[in-house]
Amino acid sequence: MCPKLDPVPVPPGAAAASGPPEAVARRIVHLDMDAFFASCELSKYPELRGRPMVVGGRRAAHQPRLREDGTREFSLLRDYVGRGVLTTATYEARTFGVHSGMPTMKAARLAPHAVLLPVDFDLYRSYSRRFKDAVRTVAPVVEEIGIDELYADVTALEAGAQEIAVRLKAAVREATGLTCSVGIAPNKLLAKLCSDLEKPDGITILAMADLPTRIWPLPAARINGIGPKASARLAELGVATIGELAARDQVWLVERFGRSYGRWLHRVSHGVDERPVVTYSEPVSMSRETTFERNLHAVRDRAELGEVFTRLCEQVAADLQRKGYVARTIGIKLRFDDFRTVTRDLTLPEPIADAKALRRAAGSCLKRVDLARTIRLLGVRASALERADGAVSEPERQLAIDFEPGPEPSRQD
Ligand code: DCP
Ligand code: MG
Repeated sequence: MCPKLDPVPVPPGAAAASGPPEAVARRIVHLDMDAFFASCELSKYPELRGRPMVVGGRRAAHQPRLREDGTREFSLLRDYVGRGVLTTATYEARTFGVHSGMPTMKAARLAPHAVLLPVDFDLYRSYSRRFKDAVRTVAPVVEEIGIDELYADVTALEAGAQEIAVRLKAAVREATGLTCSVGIAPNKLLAKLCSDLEKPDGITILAMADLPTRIWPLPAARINGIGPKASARLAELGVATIGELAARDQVWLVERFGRSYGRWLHRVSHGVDERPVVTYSEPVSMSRETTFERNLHAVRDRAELGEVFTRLCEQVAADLQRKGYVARTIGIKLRFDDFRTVTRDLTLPEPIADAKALRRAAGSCLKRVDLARTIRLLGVRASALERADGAVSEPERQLAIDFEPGPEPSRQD
């Protein structure tokens, strides 16, 4: 299926007799917070400013302790034992080569003296709300795309791009004390690519004419939608950068990646992206998962496993209820000691949001898995969500005319 594109917006009276109507040049912002989780933590522990610090510890083990003299004692990475991964690192810690998603034990070898803090999602969610509200005071047409990033359509604002970027950063800083990086470009694709170019605390303004100098030298994998498999295949074909992708013929790409993905690759490499900024979206699913400190066995560790399983179901139920949703499909995810991952799900006749019902549905999914091996990770997911109050959200209409970000999977993916 080929992604549907919205018709290009046409200004009133622009349908001139000669030639096709001209598209309105859009101005799209991508704003991404700098070292987000770590920066939120720094506002709690200002004495850590300037020091390498990572976030990824466990609350019980790595919570800073208050000494008698009022100073705090922090855990260091070198004392970490376990199987967690880092959520993020301050820019000072990144100079040692540590980064998001890195196993914490590996990071400990690279930066043993870095401070390790436990994750505090409630704190990050509250900062997330604050910075997004601050952005809306400057640029009201906002699409939230993650805890620390958003798009805004600022086409209608009168100020110049530089001034908009400065105002956005000032508003975010005033509301949160934190810095962010802003990219402004003619579409979402380019805005997202360019907000990363001057990180941290950066402003990057990009016009279509800057594509060859600023975008084409970047690795193709920087484009959202070119995943590890597609970029490995591209590398085999001698394509490493976005520019090398742009130099290939569309027919050549379609022959190798299929019609839909091949055309999409061609479009994005030329900086073409007509997705609108969508100011509202419904969540697709809600899930919680946990990696155990040691692998658990379904029979030998039955009590412990059961306890964690019930807690995950309670958390998903609480998420659903807090956000006002019910779910028709309940699923589980298991990762075994050999890293094999399996999922099972169950679609119910009536949607649910209650922890006990969720636990029952998830439990019946678990019965369909061979549990001979020990388990590393367990997750519970609620999908096929509906609004609990039965309301049909007005923006569904809007979603129907949007297309999913990125491509459909290619034959290779
Ligand atoms: N995150 C995570 N696990 C990952 C990547 C990110 O938990 N593998 C979390 C922690 C980050 C937040 O999401 O702080 C935002 O992700 P970003 O990729 O924007 O990374 P940062 O904001 O930390 O750094 P940057 O300054 O590069 O944006
Ligand atoms: Mg960020």
